[in-house]
Amino acid sequence: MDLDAITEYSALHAKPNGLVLQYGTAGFRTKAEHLDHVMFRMGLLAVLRSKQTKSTIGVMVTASHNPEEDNGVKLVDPLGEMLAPSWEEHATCLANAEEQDMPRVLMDISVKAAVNLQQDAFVVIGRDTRPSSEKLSQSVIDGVTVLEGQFHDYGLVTTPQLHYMVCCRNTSGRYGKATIEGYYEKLSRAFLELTNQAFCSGDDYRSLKVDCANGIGALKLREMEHYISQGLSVQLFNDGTKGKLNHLCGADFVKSHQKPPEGMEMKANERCCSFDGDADRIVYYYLDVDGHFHLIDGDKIATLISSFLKELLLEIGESLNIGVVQTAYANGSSTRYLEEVMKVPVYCTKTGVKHLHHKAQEFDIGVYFEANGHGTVLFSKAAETKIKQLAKESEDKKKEAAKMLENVIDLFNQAAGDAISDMLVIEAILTRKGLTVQQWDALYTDLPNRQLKVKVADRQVISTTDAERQVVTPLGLQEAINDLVKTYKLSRAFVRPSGTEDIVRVYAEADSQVSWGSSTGKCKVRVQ
Ligand code: NG1
Ligand code: ZN
Repeated sequence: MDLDAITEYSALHAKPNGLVLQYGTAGFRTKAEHLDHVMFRMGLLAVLRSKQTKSTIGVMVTASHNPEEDNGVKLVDPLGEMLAPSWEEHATCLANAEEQDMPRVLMDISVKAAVNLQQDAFVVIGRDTRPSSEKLSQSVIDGVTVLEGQFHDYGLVTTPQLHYMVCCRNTSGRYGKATIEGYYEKLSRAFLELTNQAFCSGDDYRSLKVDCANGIGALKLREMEHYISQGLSVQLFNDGTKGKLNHLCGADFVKSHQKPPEGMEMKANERCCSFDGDADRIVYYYLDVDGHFHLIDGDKIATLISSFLKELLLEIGESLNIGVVQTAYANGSSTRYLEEVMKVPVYCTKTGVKHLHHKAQEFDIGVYFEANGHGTVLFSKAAETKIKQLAKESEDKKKEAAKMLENVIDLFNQAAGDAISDMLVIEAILTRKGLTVQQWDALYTDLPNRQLKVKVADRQVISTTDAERQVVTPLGLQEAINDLVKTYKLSRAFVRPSGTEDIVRVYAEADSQVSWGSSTGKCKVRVQ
């Protein structure tokens, strides 16, 4: 390690005085103008992680659904998964080190993590469409090169595309080709095979309106359009040519405001969906004939997918286990439907896909989705081998089901939740089952719910347990929540500090939006 060069280059990416940042649920996120030093330092860290794992490591520059002025960065580990927790700590240490301490902190990390500094390093970099992203990704590259790491810059890609590239590169191409064309070819082949023999009763199944949040999803769907056009025609809105990234549009806006995005022309009963700013989340929705808005969120996506998978598993007659992983934000109706009607085991983890992903790895088939539309399905190696064998060796219906499962395995981006891949899975399932968006929506009725953000002086005073469903500190808060909740039917509420914003999130749901004031018994409030 050339410590002099590090000191010299680090000074060109100097840390603003007094700025302290933490590697949170999705890496570092804040206003773009505060992130130059973090980018440079994450370039350095990616080299160390690459040396330690003897694998390609990814660095993605994005702030997902956050405003255009923000930016962020996260590292992607060898199999396309989120950075290991012990390295999140190293990332926080390095990002907050004072200029003069940089060489020492880097050496400390290398010693603690037993990094062989002689080992080669390779880093792949991607970025979203934010105006600040190009320059910031250049700072990542500066960090990589000063530690003499090799790199490949994929430029503009969705977050899940970068995860896919990392996974491909570390599995000798077994997962797919580590190029953008390789990604389109793999997904489109599986999609077209899945939809090929499906019965379609008209154009309705073949066309879909997509709100791209004025982000990278628009660019990438445009590139992909002709690969999938035999099976699906997509009409893009908020494609970045006019509006601002994530402004009044995108999956996060639609989910949290429970209304359509601006800039989208919706007719009654038309199937529509929204991506978020880096295209790793998706939600569906439609307007009914009375103009009422219906949201189909990550919970209903997980339900549709698990019921399809369960049917296929029945056909192949193998006892492969399937589990669904949710967070506390999952609507109570979805959990009840999955457990009681579909008889699928459901597990709850802390917020943040890394927790869900980890839990989902315990099953032959692990379906995980956050209510906000971030999720995917993981297949164990054993399940994949079994399915491939059945697709070759069995006959008739069993063979057909196994082949379908084979294509489903290819169509899911198992490295990360992926709006494009999830969209194609959903479209294939709806087509195959001949389901309209209304029939899908009618699987169960969501409990009315609200999610609010509350600004407090120090959100860290709130600590939680039981997958964030119970408050531990401050004392008395949980009792106060319990007192309120027990006066309503099918009710649930919890609070937790956000891992990505300086706020506390409050969630509540109950059987009805009409609430009776518990203290007087008289006041009737409609929650807006
Ligand atoms: P925080 O800010 O920790 O609630 C949010 C989302 C997560 C996840 C991360 C990363 C909710 C309630 N929280 O986390 O699900 O997507 O951002 O983007 O939607
Ligand atoms: Zn995102």
